[in-house]
Amino acid sequence: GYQPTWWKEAVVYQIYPRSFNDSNGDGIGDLKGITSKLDYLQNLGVSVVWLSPHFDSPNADNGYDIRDYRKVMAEFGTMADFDTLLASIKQRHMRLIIDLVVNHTSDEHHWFVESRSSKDNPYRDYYIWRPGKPNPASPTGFDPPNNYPSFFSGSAWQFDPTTKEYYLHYFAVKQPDLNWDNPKVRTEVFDLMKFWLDKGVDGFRMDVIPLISKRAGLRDLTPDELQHAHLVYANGPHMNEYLQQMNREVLSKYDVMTVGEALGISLQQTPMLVDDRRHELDMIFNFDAVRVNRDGRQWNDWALPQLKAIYAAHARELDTHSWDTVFLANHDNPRLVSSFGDDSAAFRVPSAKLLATMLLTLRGTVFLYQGDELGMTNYPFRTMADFDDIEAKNGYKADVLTGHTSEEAYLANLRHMSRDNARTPMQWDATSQAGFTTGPRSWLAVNPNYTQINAASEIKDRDSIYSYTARLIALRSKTHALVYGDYKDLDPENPKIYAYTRTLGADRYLVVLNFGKDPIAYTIPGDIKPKHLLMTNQGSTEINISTLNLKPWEARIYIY
Ligand code: ISL
Ligand code: CA
Repeated sequence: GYQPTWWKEAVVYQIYPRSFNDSNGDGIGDLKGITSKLDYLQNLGVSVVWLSPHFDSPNADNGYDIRDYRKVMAEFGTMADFDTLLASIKQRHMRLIIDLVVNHTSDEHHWFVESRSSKDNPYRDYYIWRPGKPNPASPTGFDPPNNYPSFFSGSAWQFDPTTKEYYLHYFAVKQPDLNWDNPKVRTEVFDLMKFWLDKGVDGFRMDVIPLISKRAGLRDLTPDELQHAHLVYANGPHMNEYLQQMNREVLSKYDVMTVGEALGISLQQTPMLVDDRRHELDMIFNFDAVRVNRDGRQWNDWALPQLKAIYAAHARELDTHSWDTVFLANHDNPRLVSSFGDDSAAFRVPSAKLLATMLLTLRGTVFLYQGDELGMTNYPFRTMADFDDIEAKNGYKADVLTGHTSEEAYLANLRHMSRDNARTPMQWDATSQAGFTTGPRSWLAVNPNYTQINAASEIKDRDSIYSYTARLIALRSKTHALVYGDYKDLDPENPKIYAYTRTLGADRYLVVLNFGKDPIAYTIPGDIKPKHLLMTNQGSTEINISTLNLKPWEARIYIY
């Protein structure tokens, strides 16, 4: 049996507010801009919007560095604009979840301003301060307390001259990590969560939530651990205890959904966060699938059987008590069609539709990233000046300016991997700046392909990626077998075809995906006879036969 639940059936649409829609011509997306596009989202059929951070921030990391959790970023508008957005979403019977970024704050948050001011300040213990190791040869007189690396290059420790101690920052220097072992910090976080829940938001996406509990003693990492520090940073000794306290004191009192960004958590460890008998989170994002095409920061070729093996592992490791998520893109990853499909002129449209078919027929709550419903692509970056992202810029200093990597090699990799690929403005129409802003420029350049790829032309075209995605969302939303049904991979080793079934009682669905540009005559394994063709991205009509003549990047959904 299964327990129907709204958030299990949800199709979530992620909005990166800076890049979605600008209402006042300053080149920066804003809340009013989002509100004016809610019909677009409703017509697409998504049921939940996830808004990336909209809080007051100096934007060292585009809002993932929060200065005031109870204030709206001035560039995005006012609290009244937020209230209007929320009310307008609810009016359309959709829901809104917001980003909870509480592993760290901005260094401009008043807690940190206080904390760094003296060793006996009442906020000192809100963050993680340690004395350095004395080293007369170093300019400050010290070395960092240990060898922890930051995700954004260099040491995870920053020396602060006022008190001559170091603070911990897993991400940018301007993102000091909170000390969750301090019960006052947990109370502050729970209070700010209640502030937004009492306004009516429907839950949270929780940024790097497995990193909140730090290892006792903060010993040095071994050379091996240094290769994947996130595995040591995640899943600390009190992580589950703190999440259970959060659930007990806050989440359990509201009808909300939670999804943890589970950096450093393996599939095997996933039930430790999401098993519904534990009362922690509803679901997490696991990165195995979205990062099948990279090795650390390096872009790598990938093969279909690898991806299938990951989805098989999801099915194996998560039982009926552990709900899953499905996604292959977000604001930290390159564009869906450029990474997993083929963004060439010939195959962009069918491959984007195939990927949408897969995402919307796998098991778990589906998360779509803005613009992927249009088949937006990676950006043709030319020089370092084209990038905004702190990760790309810090990496340049650490890798290229030190001579470890050539500028050409670094740029070539960034073209595939840069987070800015996904952060270029939404392409609304074929007017200047893609209709994103009425101003002369946008904060990050618009992809020059906006004259071909934009919402205005796709909305009116029944064959567009947008229209096809809307039909898929409608199908999934009314089909419990596609949400809750069992998943079975029919042909795990096949390097070109991904064929699987989703079954719930008597309801039986077959999905066949031709992952590539070769036409293939494919014989369905077993004695599955496709009876009724529900969706196809290539206009085929074949039924009642066991060998399918698949065109390049063809996707089909059958009832059998
Ligand atoms: O994006 C990454 C590498 O390209 C990841 O390591 C990423 O930093 C990690 O998944 C955590 O991401 C989240 O927290 C970061 C923020 O920069 C990301 O945008 C956010 O999604 C720090 O808040
Ligand atoms: Ca604006």
